[in-house]
Amino acid sequence: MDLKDIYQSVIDGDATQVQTGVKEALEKGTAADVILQQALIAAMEEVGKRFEEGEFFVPEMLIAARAMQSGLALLKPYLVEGGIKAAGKVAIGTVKGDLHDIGKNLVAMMLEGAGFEVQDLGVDVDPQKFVKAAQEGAQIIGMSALLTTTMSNMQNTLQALQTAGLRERVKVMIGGAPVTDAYARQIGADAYAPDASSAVRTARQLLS
Ligand code: B1M
Repeated sequence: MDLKDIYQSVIDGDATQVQTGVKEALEKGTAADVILQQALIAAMEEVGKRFEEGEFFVPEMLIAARAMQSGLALLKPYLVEGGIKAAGKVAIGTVKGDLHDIGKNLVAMMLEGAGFEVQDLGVDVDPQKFVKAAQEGAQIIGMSALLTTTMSNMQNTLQALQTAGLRERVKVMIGGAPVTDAYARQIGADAYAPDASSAVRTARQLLS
């Protein structure tokens, strides 16, 4: 199996084939981030395109997401960076109303691998849950949103942190497909990261 077969297996929602393909690619010496970008993430982009075009519906999208996650689990040990432990505690979650968690999981995984202590708050996270995490010592609050309709909950969370008197004590990093650097500045977040590896760099900068 090559990268194209893994890509196709994600689109087909065939988790067994995805896992077989990922294992084979790793054994052949293909870099984990190449498998991630060119097979797994590329396939999810195609799934999104087919959904937009009315060719795929939610069940197909869900099955593809599960197949992708099964491949991602195998890549995890290879994706995480080794090296010096960064002293930092990050609480990360997908904002209220939003159930997309693949990107958030990837960011959490990379942060953990880079030595951050990561508290994963899950999906559909209420602003008050982020506030509680900040009260409990998180130095960075990480928010992910994949829907244009849920992005505004990033701003609501920032407001909740402000109201709780915690805004000056925590750094806020945001990301997700519809999120931009301009949006981060507009709502007063401290940083935006376009992908999981830049999220690690950004988190380090925020605490330096
Ligand atoms: Co949904 N969905 N979905 N979906 N889905 C999108 C996002 C969509 C773009 C598809 C489309 O129309 N082309 C569209 C949103 C349109 C919009 O808002 N403009 C959409 C829609 C409409 C919906 C529903 C409303 C569909 C419906 O029910 N009618 C519904 C909403 C449910 C809800 O959340 N309330 C829905 C549901 C679902 C599933 C449950 C079926 C499934 C999610 C399963 C899961 O996550 N466990 C799903 C999926 C799989 C997708 C697509 C196909 C793939 C998303 C993904 O996982 N990408 C997506 C289309 C697309 O994005 N091409 C789509 C791969 C992932 C690695 O990338 O998440 O972008 P991403 O993460 C990246 C970066 O963005 C960044 O780093 C990650 C790694 O590089 N990043 C951060 C992310 N978070 C970060 C946080 C950071 C920093 C960086 O700091 C804290």
